[in-house]
Amino acid sequence: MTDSTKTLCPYCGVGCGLEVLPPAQPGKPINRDSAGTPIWQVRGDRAHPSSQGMVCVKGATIAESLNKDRLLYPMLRDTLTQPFRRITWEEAFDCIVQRMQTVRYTQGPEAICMYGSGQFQTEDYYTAQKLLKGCLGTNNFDANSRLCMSSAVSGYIQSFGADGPPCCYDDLELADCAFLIGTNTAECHPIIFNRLRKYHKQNRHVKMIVVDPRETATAQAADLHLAIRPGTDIDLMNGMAHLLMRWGHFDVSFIDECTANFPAFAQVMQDYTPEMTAQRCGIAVEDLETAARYWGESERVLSLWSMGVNQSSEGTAKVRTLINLHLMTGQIGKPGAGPFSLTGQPNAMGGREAGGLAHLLPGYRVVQNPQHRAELEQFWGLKPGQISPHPGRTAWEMITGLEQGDVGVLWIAATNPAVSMPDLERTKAALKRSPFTIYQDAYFPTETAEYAHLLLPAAQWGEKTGVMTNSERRVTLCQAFRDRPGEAKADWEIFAEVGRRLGFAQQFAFTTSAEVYAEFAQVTRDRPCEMTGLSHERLRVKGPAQWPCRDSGQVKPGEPARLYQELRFHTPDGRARFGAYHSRGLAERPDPEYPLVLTTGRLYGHWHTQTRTGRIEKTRQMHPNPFLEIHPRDASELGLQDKDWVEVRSRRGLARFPVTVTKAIAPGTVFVPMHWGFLWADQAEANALTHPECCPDSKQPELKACAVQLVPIKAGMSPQENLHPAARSSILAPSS
Ligand SMILES: Nc1nc2c(c(=O)[nH]1)N[C@H]1C(S)=C(S)[C@@H](COP(=O)(O)OP(=O)(O)OC[C@H]3O[C@@H](n4cnc5c(=O)[nH]c(N)nc54)[C@H](O)[C@@H]3O)O[C@H]1N2
Ligand SMILES: Nc1nc2c(c(=O)[nH]1)N[C@H]1C(S)=C(S)[C@@H](COP(=O)(O)OP(=O)(O)OC[C@H]3O[C@@H](n4cnc5c(=O)[nH]c(N)nc54)[C@H](O)[C@@H]3O)O[C@H]1N2
Ligand code: SF4
Ligand SMILES: [Mo]
Repeated sequence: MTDSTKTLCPYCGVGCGLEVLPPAQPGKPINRDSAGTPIWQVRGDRAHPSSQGMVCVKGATIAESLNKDRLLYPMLRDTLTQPFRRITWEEAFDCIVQRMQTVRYTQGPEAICMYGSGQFQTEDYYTAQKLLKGCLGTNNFDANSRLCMSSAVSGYIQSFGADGPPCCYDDLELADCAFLIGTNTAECHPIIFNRLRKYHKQNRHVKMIVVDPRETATAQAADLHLAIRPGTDIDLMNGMAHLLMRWGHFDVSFIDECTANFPAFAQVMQDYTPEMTAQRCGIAVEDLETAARYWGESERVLSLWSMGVNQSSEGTAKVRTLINLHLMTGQIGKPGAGPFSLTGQPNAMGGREAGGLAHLLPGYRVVQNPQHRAELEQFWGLKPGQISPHPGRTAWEMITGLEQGDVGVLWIAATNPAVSMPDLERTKAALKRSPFTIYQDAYFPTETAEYAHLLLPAAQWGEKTGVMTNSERRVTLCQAFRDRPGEAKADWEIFAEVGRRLGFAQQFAFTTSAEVYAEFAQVTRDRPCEMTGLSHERLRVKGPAQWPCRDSGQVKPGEPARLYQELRFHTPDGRARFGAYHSRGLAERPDPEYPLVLTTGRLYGHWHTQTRTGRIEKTRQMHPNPFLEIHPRDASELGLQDKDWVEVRSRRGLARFPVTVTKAIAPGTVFVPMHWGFLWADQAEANALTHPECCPDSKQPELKACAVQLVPIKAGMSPQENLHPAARSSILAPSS
C-alpha cells in the first residue's frame, strides 16, 4: 500500500490540499504518533492550486487525532442525570423517528430544530436541508456559521445582490495594497498569510495595513498597524472614505455606471473628519492619513477580513462599509482587487451554497422568495407550499426557544455549543431544559455530550467521501481513505435514513454521496453559485475547480474565476449598492462597574473547542493553558504581575486566568482565547462572559466584545492548577 489519497485539510477555510499515505511504506519505518500508535502520513498536495503543497501545523498533525476518544456506538439515556447505555442503530433510528413524529403532530414541525456546522461536507448539508426545510416543512436548520460568516453573507447579499466572495487567492500576489481588518490571518489562515507575506517581502511597493486592537503576529508583519478601539471599524472606514473623497481618490465613472446610493454614503462620510475619527478610534491622525493614502494611491487594493468584522452587533454594516471603500475607488472585478472575506471553517462556503442557514435555501436561494421556494418544491417532488415562507430559528433563537418550551427535539451535529455559544451559563441552562437532544459527533467526551439524550457516532474526515468549498470558491473532493471506527456513519447517511423512515423514500433514495452531490449540483443551475459542471468523478479526475462552473463548460479549468469582472452585479438593475451607516459602537460598552472590554479569539495551534487539537501532543504543547492578555498600564493599576491569577467577571458569568502582561494589547482591552471548555480547564470559558446581542441583519452575535471587571485572586486563594484533560474525562465516562 503506497497509494496516496487526495483530500482537503478539514480545519480552516483556506482549504489546503492534502495527500494522505498509509502508516506503512516500503523500505521506511512505520509512521507513529507520540504514543507509538501507527498513524496515516499527511503532506501538502503540490498540485492543489489553493495551497501549492503548503500546510500549517494543524493540517500536518491532523492524523494523530483520528483514533483518539472516538464515539463508537449510538448511546441513549432518558434523563441527563443518567449514564448513557449503548444501543443499536436500529433502536436509535426508531427512537428518533418516534420522537420526531410525536413532536410534529403535537407541537408542529416548528418545534423541530437542527443545529449543524461548517464542518459538514456539502452532501451532509444538502441532505439536512432537504429533510428539514423540504420534507418536514420547517426552516429551523441553522449552523455555527451564524456565529462566524453570517455578517459576510448578509453584507455581500445587500451590496451585490448575492452572496459569494468575489476574489481568488492569486489576487494575494497581484495586489498593491492589502487591507487586513479584524483578521489574525497569520494564526488563523496561515497559508493565505504565507502567500501574502512572501509577496509583500519581495515587492517593496506593496503595502500591508492591519486593523486590529491587538498587535497580533499578522500586525507585526504590516507596514501600518492601526490598533483601533474595539468596535470602531465603521468610524475608521468612514474616516478613510472622507479623506479619499477630499483627496479626489474616487472613481467617478465606476460610481456612475455600476453603483447606486452613493449620495447617501457621501452624506454619512462627511461627518467623519480625520480629527474626530482618529480620536474615536484611538489612533493618530497621521496613521489614518497613511491608511487612506496607501489605499488611494494603489492601483489594486485587496481587503481581507474575518471575525473582528463579522462578530459584531453591527457586523453587516461593517462589511458593507468596507465594500463601500471598494466601490468608491472601483477596486473590484479586476485582478488583485476586491473585498475578500476569509471563511472560517473548511466548508462554511459549501454550507452557504447548500442553504445551510435558517433564512437560506439551496443554490443561493432565500426562504422569503416565493419563486425560490416553488423551484425547490418542484425539484424535490413536494406539494406546493410545503416549504415554510418563514425563516427558521437562528442558533441563538434555538436557545431562547428551549427557554420558552417551544422546542421539542434539538438535533446538534458537528458543533460543540456548550463551549462555542455566547452567554454560556444561559446556553447551558437552556440545553438542560431540552426535552430531547440528539448529538452527532465524532468524539466522546465533548462538553455538549453532557447535555445530550441520544449520542450518534459520526464518521469524520477521511472516513467519508464528499466535497468542500474553500474561501476562494474552490471545490475539492475529500476522499475517504480509512475505515470507520465502530459503528460510525456519515452525517448525510443518518439524515437520509431518518428521511426514509419518516416516509420520504423517494426523496432520500441516495445510495452514495456522489448521487447526493449530483442532485445538489442540478439545484445550482442558473444560480450565482452554479456548479452543474462538477461531479465527484470530474473532481477526482481533473482535480479541484472553482465555481461558477457550468456544464456547458464556460469557465476553463485552471483559470482563476473572479466574480463581477463584467462589473454587473446580481441586483435587479445590475448595480452594486452603497450602504450608508453611522457607527453605533459596541452593544455593551465599558462603564465604571465593568471598565474593560474583553475580546476573544484564536491561537495558531488550536482548533475551536479542542476536540482534535487538544488530543494531539504537538498542538497541545504549543498552547497548554488558557491565559488573559492585559496591557502593563491596566495590570499595574490592578497590582497584577505576569502569571498572577485574575477572576474576570461580566454581567453574566465569570472565569479565571493567569495573566500575560503585554504591550501587544491596547490599554482598556483584555483578550482571552476561545479554546478552553469545561473539559479542558476549570472556569476558563471565554463564553461564560460574552453576551448574545447580535447584528439586526445577520443575527450574528457580538462574540468579539463585552464589558468586564477584573479581580485579582489573592495569594493563598489561587485556584487549583488546571487539570490535564485525561484526568477529567471520567466526568463523562460511559457506563459499559
Ligand atoms: N488556528 C486556528 N485557525 C482557525 C480557527 C481556529 O480555531 N484556530 N478557526 C477558523 C474559524 S471557524 C474562523 S471563523 C477563523 C477566524 O479567524 P480570525 O477572525 O482571524 O480570528 P479571531 O482570533 O477570532 O479574530 C481575529 C481578530 O479580530 C480582532 N478584533 C477583535 N475586536 C475587533 C474589532 O472591533 N475590530 C477589529 N478590526 N478587529 C477586532 C481580534 O483582536 C483578533 O486578532 O479562523 C479559522 N482558522
Ligand atoms: N468567544 C468566542 N466564541 C466563539 C468564537 C469566537 O471567536 N469567540 N467563534 C465562533 C466561530 S467563528 C465558530 S466557527 C464556532 C466554532 O465552534 P464549534 O463548532 O462549537 O467548535 P468545534 O470545536 O469546531 O466543534 C466541531 C465539532 O464537530 C465534530 N466533528 C468534526 N467532524 C465531524 C463530522 O464530519 N461530523 C460530525 N457529526 N461531527 C464532526 C468535532 O469533533 C467537534 O466536536 O465558535 C464560535 N464561538
Ligand atoms: S492553513 Fe488551514 S487548511 Fe491549510 S493546513 Fe492550516 S488549518 Fe489546514
Ligand atoms: Mo468560524
